[in-house]
Amino acid sequence: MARAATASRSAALVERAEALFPGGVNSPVRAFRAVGRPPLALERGAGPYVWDVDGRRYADYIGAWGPAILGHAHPAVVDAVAGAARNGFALGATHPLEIELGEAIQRAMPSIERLRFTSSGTEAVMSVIRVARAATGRDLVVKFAGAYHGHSDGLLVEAGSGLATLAIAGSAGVPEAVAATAVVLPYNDPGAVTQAFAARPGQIAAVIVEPVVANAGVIAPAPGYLAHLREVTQAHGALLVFDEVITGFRLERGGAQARFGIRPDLTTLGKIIGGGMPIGAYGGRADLMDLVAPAGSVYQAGTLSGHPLSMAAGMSTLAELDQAKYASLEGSADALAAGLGEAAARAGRRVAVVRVGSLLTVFFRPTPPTDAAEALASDRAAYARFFGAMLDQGILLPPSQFEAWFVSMAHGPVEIEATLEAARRAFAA
Ligand code: KE4
Repeated sequence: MARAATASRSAALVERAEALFPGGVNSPVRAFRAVGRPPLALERGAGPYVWDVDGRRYADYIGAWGPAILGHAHPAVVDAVAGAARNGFALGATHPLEIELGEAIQRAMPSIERLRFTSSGTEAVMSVIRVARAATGRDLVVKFAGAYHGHSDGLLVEAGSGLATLAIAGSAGVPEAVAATAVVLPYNDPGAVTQAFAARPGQIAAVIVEPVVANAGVIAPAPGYLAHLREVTQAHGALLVFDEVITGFRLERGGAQARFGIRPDLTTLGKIIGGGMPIGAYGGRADLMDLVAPAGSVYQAGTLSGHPLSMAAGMSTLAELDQAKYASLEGSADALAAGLGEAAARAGRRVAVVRVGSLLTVFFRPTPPTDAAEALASDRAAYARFFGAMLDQGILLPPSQFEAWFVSMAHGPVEIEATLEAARRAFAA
């Protein structure tokens, strides 16, 4: 009886949530709509594990959608936030911790000569696009099909993440005139970018790219592709924006711009730099960022921007991220990806496992996708069945074929082997 009673706690909570929030959630992808399971209600995380309200434990690969690179409730981060909280929360003026975190980011990413903190990645992206338009006097922005850059109007066109998950081409409520400012191109197609600029001389303000796509599932840039984006934008007086909200401090301290040796004009960050607290940041060339008020006339503001507790969580997270830790994280992710490939092959399943750093996706299609169209052609029903089979064995994957698995520093050999054992059974089922 006790078990049955606790099992209904989740159902009761979900029912109350559905009476409160659209779809019962505060962010669409948490609704588990694409995997045909009732959404989980999670109430605790520690290391690589999360627990639902019925006390079931899962090895977690959602990782709070990116921030939890150290695992959940890392003691150093919890202590830093608790310590900062004792000095009050937002105080409404510059706080020393903002400067600490800003300088740590600058040291890791030299392209970020100036930056501004926000409370979300979406705010960071919408602000950086405003800067790019002000700096160039142009309106159009190139983005790539399947990429997700937050939910600002101009970028919700053929976006990834939850839009791909729910098969929503673009968001209702975005004026056609605004949607038309997005030039959507296929990722990993250099010619398409060259042609887009040739067809629109002097009209494109910027190219914004997830340097490693993670919101269509993980899609790696083809060799030379990012360098091509750098060259074409340079040649046409447009700005190159790296949206590193996921890849920043994930692939390595310097993010994708370090891993691929590309210096973007502007960068957006989020997730890890806030250690799981609300955050976003945008930054880049000083001449561009000094256009932002009060230094310049591009207005952007935020009551809780640079929140001391977010700064404390971010600083203490970054303090744990050294080269050795990244190397061991890469090792764990590599062992997991290789093991998943072997498990699928042994069961005769045709899947493509794509890994970049500690980001990975198991695509239910025979070959790694090179762009969103190919990713979207994956067998979503097969992914949903795999998700369910793994969930039933205590392994929590992202509830969408089009979201990345996030491996954390807390996922050790025990968790990796448990995941592979569960995958062997799931593929065989
Ligand atoms: P937020 O506004 O959600 O903090 O960040 C938007 C954003 C911007 N850029 C990239 C590359 C992103 O991946 C995101 C947000 N990522 C999704 C997960 N794919 C957040 C999860 C969700 O929407 O609930």
